[in-house]
Amino acid sequence: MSKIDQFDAVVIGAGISGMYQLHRLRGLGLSARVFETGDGVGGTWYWNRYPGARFDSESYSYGYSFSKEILDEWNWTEHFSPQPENERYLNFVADKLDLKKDIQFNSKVVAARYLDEQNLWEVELEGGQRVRARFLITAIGILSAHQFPRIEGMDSFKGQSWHTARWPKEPVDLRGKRVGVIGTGATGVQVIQEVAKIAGQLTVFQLDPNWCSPLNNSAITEAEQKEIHASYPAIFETCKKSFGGFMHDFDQRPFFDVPEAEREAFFERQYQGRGFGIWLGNFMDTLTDPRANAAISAFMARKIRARVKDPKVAEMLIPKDHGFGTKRVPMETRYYEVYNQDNVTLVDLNTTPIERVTPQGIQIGDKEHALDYIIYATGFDAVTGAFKRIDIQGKGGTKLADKWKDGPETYLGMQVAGFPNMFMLVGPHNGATFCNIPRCIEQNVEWVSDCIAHMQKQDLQRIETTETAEAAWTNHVYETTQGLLFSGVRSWFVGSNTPGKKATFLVYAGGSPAYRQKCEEVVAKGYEGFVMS
Ligand code: NA7
Repeated sequence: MSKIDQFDAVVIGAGISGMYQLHRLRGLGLSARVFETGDGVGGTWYWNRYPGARFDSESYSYGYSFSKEILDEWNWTEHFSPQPENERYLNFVADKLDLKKDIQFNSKVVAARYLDEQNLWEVELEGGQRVRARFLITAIGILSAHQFPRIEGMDSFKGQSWHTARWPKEPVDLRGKRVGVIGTGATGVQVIQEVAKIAGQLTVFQLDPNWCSPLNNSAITEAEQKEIHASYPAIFETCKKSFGGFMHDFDQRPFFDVPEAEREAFFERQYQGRGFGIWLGNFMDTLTDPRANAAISAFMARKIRARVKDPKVAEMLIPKDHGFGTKRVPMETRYYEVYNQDNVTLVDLNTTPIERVTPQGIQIGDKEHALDYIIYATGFDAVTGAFKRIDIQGKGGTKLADKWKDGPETYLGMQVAGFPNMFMLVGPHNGATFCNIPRCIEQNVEWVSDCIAHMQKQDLQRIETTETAEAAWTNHVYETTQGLLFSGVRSWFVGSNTPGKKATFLVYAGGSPAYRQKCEEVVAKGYEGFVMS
């Protein structure tokens, strides 16, 4: 048998969480190896290089906060930074911390099996390479398992087609071309508003519209740059206290206690403001009280009607199946105005479904939409999808996929009973799943690192959560969804966007301060809910 390398820890994924985890493991003096499918760091910001990809979080609230040196040396150029800059930033961090020497790129993990007797994880890569480690840490993201729609004839298309999450690195020239985009979620909206500027003809194939809101992006001026650098501690403190780890937080006043004129002015201010304010800085009960939700939805519908010239098209763009904010709100820059352009056509798939993809384009009823390119902006098998793609087996060969067939069961979204020494960063039901993600990633990584440090100090080799703790946490997660309007809406939050997947709540909706507090309490009570030996 060829020699199997052994490490203290294996991390799967070199995105924002995997990179920081590697840094912290090294700080503990542990040997660690990161395996990454791509040939560069960045995760989401490595893969999603489609035209128009950018942050919807304020750039300065999104970068790592743990290193003053990194904060001091990096200048964001826009309030909401685009993908190329984000990828450059993550490379800058990786180089600064000299991370790449412990990352094996072009290395896809296909299996991870817990070896009961040795108390080790054996990790297998595509191609057969195997390594072993005491700790297995998954840093595989919640929106990384991209999914294509199931449409007959997709392989027969003679032009080029891509999923947005696998956009090629080589430049793609869409100028003057006939382009079709399928999907109008956060990704579709970003890509449509960009491609509409250059395509000869853009056809948007829309299933259900989303409520989109202005990003209000701009370049960061020199004065703003100084102000941002001086305000970092305050920015991160604001994020830490807010429900979702953002610079925006809900207004707790009951909607109907506020005079109507003031409510309207409030909506308008949020609409004109930057980023997620209209969603996550709105009256909290717009997400729980159907009447308050109807008011903000009506406001948003008025905006769409005012911006789209053709009233029929405007109606097609107004969601009828869900209220504002009950699904992820796509952020836009002149998105609705795109539909006033002569080179853009909107096709409603609810009235006229796609029949098939043909060698020349997309067939709908008796009309064939001739296309040079098809862009699939059709989303992800969210949160659990990335786990499904790896054959993860715990104690006694129990498969994680079997354990989770009716929905994920975890403790704190960080561990699973029966899978000792496996930690999940931003796992299902983790507080980081409904969060300005790097803010909560830092919390996750620091919690896991402190836990491992504790084990080192106590000379402990094994940690496993109990089934009782796991069941209690899973129940608590479902309890937090009670009364939330988005629990009944079809979206990736509940997995109902993936055909064949049982719809259960996949994210944690109790808010990041409550999650952080719970994690701290667990430690204060001697790692309550875990058994260490
Ligand atoms: P989303 O939000 O899941 O959006 C996917 C879009 O693709 C959405 O408009 C879907 O319509 C559409 N879709 C999915 N399947 C089909 C088929 N078969 N035919 C036509 N249209 C289809 O993914 P995104 O990538 O936009 O965003 C994911 C997250 O990434 C986002 O929330 C951000 O946090 C970052 P539907 O909604 O099902 O009617």
